[in-house]
Amino acid sequence: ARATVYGYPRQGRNRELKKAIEGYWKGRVTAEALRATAAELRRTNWQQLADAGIDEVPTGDFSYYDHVLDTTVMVGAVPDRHRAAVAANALDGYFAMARGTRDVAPLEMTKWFDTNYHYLVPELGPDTVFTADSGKQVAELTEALALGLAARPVLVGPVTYLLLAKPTPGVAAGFDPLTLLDRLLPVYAEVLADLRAAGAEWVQLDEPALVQDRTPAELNAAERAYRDLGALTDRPKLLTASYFDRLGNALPVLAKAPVEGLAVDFTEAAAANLDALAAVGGLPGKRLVAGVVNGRNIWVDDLEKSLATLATLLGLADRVDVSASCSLLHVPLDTGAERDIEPQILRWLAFARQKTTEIVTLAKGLAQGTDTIAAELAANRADLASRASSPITRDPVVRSRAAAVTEADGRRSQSYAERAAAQRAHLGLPLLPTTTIGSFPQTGEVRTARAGLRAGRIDTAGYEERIKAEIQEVINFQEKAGLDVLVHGEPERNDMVQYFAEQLTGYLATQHGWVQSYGTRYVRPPILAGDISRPEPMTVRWTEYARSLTDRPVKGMLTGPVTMLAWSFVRDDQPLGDTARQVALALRDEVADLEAAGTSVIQVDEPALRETLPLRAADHAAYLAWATEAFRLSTSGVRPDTQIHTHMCYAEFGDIVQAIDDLDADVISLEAARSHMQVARELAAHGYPREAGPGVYDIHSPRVPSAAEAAALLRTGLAAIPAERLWVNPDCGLKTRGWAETRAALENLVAAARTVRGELPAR
Ligand code: THG
Ligand code: ZN
Repeated sequence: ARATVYGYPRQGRNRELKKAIEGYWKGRVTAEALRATAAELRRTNWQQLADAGIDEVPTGDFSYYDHVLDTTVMVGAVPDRHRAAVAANALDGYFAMARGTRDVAPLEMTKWFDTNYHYLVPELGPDTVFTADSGKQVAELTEALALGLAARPVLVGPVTYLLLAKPTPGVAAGFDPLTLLDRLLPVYAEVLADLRAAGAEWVQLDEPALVQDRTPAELNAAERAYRDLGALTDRPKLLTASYFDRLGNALPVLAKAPVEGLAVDFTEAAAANLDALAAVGGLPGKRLVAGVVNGRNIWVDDLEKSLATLATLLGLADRVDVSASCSLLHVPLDTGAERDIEPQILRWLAFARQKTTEIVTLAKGLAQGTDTIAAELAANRADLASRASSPITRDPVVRSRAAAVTEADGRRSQSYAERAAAQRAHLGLPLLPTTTIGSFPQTGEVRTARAGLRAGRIDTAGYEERIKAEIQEVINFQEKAGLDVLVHGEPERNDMVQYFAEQLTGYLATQHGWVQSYGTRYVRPPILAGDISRPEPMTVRWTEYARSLTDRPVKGMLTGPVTMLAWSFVRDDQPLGDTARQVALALRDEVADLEAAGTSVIQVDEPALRETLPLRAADHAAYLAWATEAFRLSTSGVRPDTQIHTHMCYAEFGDIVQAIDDLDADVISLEAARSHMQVARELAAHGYPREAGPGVYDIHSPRVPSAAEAAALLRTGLAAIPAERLWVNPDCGLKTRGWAETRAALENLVAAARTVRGELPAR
């Protein structure tokens, strides 16, 4: 049995890649220096993998921005609007596709399956002509082979590439990119031939799109693709890889395809994939790469359990190799860099580097017998036992409280109609009330103060003075601008999930646990390590300070339980719903404290509700059940006259509109400006009964909308949602905007609301 992985974190120990690329964009780093940094990072990664005992290293998984964009370059599918830039300078053209320029829009970006990684969406149309450019793949393979390593190029497979694509803007929306398969396959054939000529024995073709629900036509396309690629004579051996869920109907297709190997996820859907594999009679004559180590979570593997899975698999394929379930791109690099996590707890965690060691150990145990890894197994047993028995893992107070939750705890005491009347009387807001989503521009002064506090240059008191000054400025501006429901602006928060995680018992934060989110942007997801409780109020002080500065209502601002889970590493030892319930109860206490302190409007954001929707439709209902229950548990302990708001970012939520309704929030704000209030019509079509604020200011653009534009959007909104239930707000938080444009845009937004209020029939 050999040990391998499909991909490794790209950024380097100190995010050298981010720094080099951003330096290049600013003109401070030359293209040659950037290339040298990248080559050095690839070499370091391969060396690290080889030193750990990985037998076959991946190549081509490295990227300056995104591996799907790299595939677009590989197949020559550069959109027309970027062709000139790519022809003039390949590297600058590449970044133009990723980020746009002053004149040309970038490719759209969206989430890579149900991970927090974002890829650039290929744009394809009936006129797309594919041409092979194997340069990057061949060069990186050559680099690895030159180090004397066995290397396997990893490519996005042709079916997944087409299934991830969207019709080019301007092409009829009914156009199906999959119809381009026959044109794409010859290009893959050419790349495969080039890789063989460069010395590749194996090439991996990633087809994660096949773990999603697929139509018979799509499965046919997959069958045709691998029949055709398999029939090529001038090619390396092919390994088709799947991950993130069960293969279902696609498993027989790939198992029967004339390719030499199959990589399957035995973590997320081990039982389903094992059964399906047994049902097709295994993979006689083929290589099976078993993804037994979780590639996207950070818990130490249960080695004995993985060995048992591997032993079962030995009966199903000629050759079984060991890997992580997916690319290690989705986990941080090395637990060894963490200084603030107790050594005992650190032993429960495995980041990319630790996972490679686990994979190597398992491969050795499989090949040479478990007695050859007895010491590793004993240490692993001890680590698992330490985690299971730790008071961090199990807090009896938290557990008994969660067990005592009843259905009634998740229900408001009155119907929406009764609440709305009480809130109207209590808050005294005008029709079409104006508000913002929560965050205001983060000034350089705040960032400097936060860095200063971390570095010990200023003390807590000095830092808090800075925060108070920011809140004062934000409140003053909102009063002057004439907004109705104010916010404190969140200057004390950097990443909102991290901000709450740092204050909740049971959560761990990392110092260096960076994971790529998109391009050069990284997050450090906190770790839901144990039972969650809230030792003391988290936000009340700042909200109270803001309230002391104004007579208008100030919204309390919290991050909801589903988003707290979505943007963290979650526990693997209990159902997600149990973890969500614990987080929800901690938030419920915060909501109660905010209310007790006099806050009448409380917003609990769930920007990630749509993101974490499971890949298979059959799993949606169970997810939405715990997700909506957790949200309601966090928000429904309040008085009828306390108004609960929520906010979601993404525009596509046709498939969760019922779940949004089930949240029973009094007011929801949503992104809508770019889609001309499409969501307002979707909510109306659903019969959504409560208040909504479809955004009238697109905060993803530095453009300031005029009052007339915002008013026009509002009138469109009014056609779908009656004035009694329509709010006026931007699409999203203002953290990433500058103060000048924020000021102008919000003044226009208030002017628009006043104009449209004047047009309403007298009542
Ligand atoms: N918080 C967390 N996860 C997230 C988001 C978040 N996942 C999805 C989405 N939002 C990702 N969006 C971004 C936006 C900006 C950045 C990262 C992810 C970003 N990161 C800084 C960087 O790389 O320079 C580092 C920020 C830091 O210092 O913490 O700009 O909002 N948890
Ligand atoms: Zn948002």
